[in-house]
Amino acid sequence: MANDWVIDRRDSSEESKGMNNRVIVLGGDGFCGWPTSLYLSRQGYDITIVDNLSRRCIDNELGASSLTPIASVDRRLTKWKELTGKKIEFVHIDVSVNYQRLLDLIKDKKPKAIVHFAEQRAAPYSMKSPSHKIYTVDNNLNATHNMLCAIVESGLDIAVVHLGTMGVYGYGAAGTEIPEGYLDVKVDVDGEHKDLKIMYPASPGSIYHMTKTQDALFFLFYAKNDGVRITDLHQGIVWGTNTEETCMHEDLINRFDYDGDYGTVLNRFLMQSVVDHPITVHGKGGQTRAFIHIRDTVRCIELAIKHPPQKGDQVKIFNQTTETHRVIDLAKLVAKETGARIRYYINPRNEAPVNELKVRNESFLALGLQPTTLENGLLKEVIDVAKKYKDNCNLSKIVCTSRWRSDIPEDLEGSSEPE
Ligand code: NAD
Ligand code: USQ
Repeated sequence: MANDWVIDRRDSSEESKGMNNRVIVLGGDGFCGWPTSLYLSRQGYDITIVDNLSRRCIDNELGASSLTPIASVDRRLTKWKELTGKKIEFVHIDVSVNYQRLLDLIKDKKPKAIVHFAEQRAAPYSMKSPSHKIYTVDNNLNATHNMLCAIVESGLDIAVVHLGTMGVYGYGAAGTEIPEGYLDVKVDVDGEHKDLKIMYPASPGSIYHMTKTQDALFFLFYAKNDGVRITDLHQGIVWGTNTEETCMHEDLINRFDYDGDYGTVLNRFLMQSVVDHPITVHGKGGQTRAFIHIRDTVRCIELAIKHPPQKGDQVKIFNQTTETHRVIDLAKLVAKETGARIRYYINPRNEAPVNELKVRNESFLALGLQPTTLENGLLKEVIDVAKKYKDNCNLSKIVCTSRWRSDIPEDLEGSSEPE
């Protein structure tokens, strides 16, 4: 009953301020943003996608496009309207540069929420060269800060849902579980015990991950100073390609990154097995990481929009992940399913060769998320997509050539046994 009252009160205050059911999706043309935009549109939200199409430009820079043939934004949106009758708007803005255009858009659309995907998200790309480091920092920090600053200047009470990463913590928790953002600690001040709630310590392992830890400070400040209502989703590695909505027509297909910079580990392994490339394990594969299927990503975003913090609350932090796996176990699983060979490469990254990772994720489960795990049979779906489009693969782009430091030797061949 009490909860009903809170929800009613918020809805009516939103109405009185002329708020609507609109959600602006920053980065809505990307791998997570596109299926999220379609899912939210289908759930009845009015969607405005903002994107500068930088990811499509990076495809050209790297000479490795999405394995799936993604349609132009125009074709995507026309097909969606044709199939569902629902209109999704698209606005081309570089959020990290065009502050005034972003502000004008926010004032015009008065969205109830902004979902922020618009960052350079590949760790290897962020470590390629000094100019890639600088681009990633400029783009990601300015995009996040411009959004927050514009929300405050607009005077509107807009909930922010930001896509952060599990990697802000460096994947280690000294044997304990990684909490959802905050840690209760006891400190001793002059013999007196005090209880403190602190942010879980950051320990980023790439320039990309570092930008996410810095985003967190922007959030802390804007929540404290201006009462901006922010949810930061610490998402694990997303696997899979399609959702119910992107399967509706070839023009709606989601991107599938397989190259050494943007391809993520499980999708890469599955795709490698299809093009008869050895599975590229970095080091001995003792790294444990958190994972989530793209179908769960889109559901989590809606849950976060529906359950924002109240004004004045601290930043809400959810671990957006459903399971953890060791890289070598994933490689063996894919090898068993497909008969692919495993090869071990000198790790191009500076990361712990072995780690334990236990992650708390009760918040989304409590809100009703039904996890899609590796056991749900969707590995086959990824293999089928990879098989269908394998001719689009540029084999020379599979091995990761980006190295965390210049003294790490380049290894294009790998070996059949771990060193
Ligand atoms: P993506 O690169 O496919 O999509 C990002 C989109 O944002 C692209 O369409 C790009 O053009 C756009 N963009 C980037 N900078 C912009 C700017 N300055 N102005 C306007 N648009 C801009 O990445 P993704 O995989 O969809 O990831 C989305 C978010 O989710 C990222 O912030 C990433 O850190 C986070 N995330 C992704 C994963 C994953 O496995 N893919 C896991 C955890 C967190
Ligand atoms: N790895 C291999 N072989 C490969 C590719 C990767 O062994 O061919 C290893 C890496 O060395 C690393 C692990 O697999 O130990 C994960 O690498 P990844 O490329 O799948 O994921 P990562 O670089 O961490 O980044 C991805 C997304 C990023 C997101 C992050 C979530 O690109 O946007 O933030 O996953 S998390 O890993 O939880 O921080």
